[in-house]
Amino acid sequence: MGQPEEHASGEAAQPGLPPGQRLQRGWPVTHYGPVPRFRPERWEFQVFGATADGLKHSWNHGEFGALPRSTVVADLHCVTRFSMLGAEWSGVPAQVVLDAAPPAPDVTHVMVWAEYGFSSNMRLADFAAEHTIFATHKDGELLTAEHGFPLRLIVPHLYAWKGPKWVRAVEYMTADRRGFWEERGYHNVGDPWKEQRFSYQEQPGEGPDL
Ligand SMILES: Nc1nc2c(c(=O)[nH]1)N[C@H]1C(S)=C(S)[C@@H](COP(=O)(O)O)O[C@H]1N2
Ligand SMILES: [Mo]
Repeated sequence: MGQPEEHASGEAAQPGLPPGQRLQRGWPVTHYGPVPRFRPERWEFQVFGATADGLKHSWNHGEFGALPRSTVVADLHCVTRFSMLGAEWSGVPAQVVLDAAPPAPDVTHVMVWAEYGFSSNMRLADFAAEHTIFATHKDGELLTAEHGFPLRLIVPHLYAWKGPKWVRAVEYMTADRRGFWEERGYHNVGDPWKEQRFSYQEQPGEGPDL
């Protein structure tokens, strides 16, 4: 797949580019903290919190790899203003995880957890969206360590901090709670089409008290 052109202006110069974003040549690495080392024998993926059956569910690496897979073409929008359009992500749709470990009826939000305690919260509807996917591959190639190997979440319609790299767990919640960046000044919802970048922009009802 060819790389997108870079645009001199910061304005949306191409359909598909949210306001205030610019296209980025290549694929930058953006995260807080060190890149974790993958230890397959210790890795497990968990669903906990308000599950329908009250139990914690977990999959080891082999078991998770046997879940139904799919591919989505989706964009990545970093709040620092770079965007990457049209990447092909393959992996396990979030809906597959919801089906395998259903949430209790009163679940409204999820917290997605990664290595070293990184987390991000979102509405259950954002997590359940058709294109939300736990990706193992981009454009047919296994993710590299710095891009989230062995597993990262992609939530195409939200800013990219809502997609933890090195993801390990999903917590079902019956009330909203802020994740790592949402506690540190980023918007609780994070819709790039509404330019919901910072928590000071939040309207009443868009996030728990800071
Ligand atoms: N675990 C973890 N995941 C993370 C982050 C992080 O700091 N830690 N940063 C997020 C941010 S702000 C962005 S823009 C994307 C960047 O993904 P990339 O490095 O693959 O481009 O990862 C997201 N996932
Ligand atoms: Mo970001």
